Amino acid sequence: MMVLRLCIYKLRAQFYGLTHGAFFLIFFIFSSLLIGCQTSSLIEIRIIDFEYENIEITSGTTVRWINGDDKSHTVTEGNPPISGEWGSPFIATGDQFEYQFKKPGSFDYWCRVHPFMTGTIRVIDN
Ligand SMILES: [Cu+2]
Repeated sequence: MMVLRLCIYKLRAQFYGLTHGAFFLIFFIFSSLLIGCQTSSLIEIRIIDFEYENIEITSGTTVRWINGDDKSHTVTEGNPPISGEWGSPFIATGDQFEYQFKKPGSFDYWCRVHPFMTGTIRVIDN
């Protein structure tokens, strides 16, 4: 009776071990897929020497502007002096701003501190 009970416990332990193993395998597959998706949809732009870049991305991509300059800047949708729907506050040296482009189109942006700084993000369908 004692031996039988031990065997049942062992079987149970093996069963749970198996289900946990399967669960973790599925979890790792999905999480790695998710991480893969996220890294492919983030583009970084470094602001250096008063320059803004013109780039083309697919919809759903998040663009991150990192201020590598010694002056504060903004990333503001539109064309000077008109601001559009989205924009950053002042981005100090070393700080960053992120925006996800969900819809296709051409989006001009500029800096409210230095209106001659302009750029365009072209978003094509994913
Ligand atoms: Cu600026």
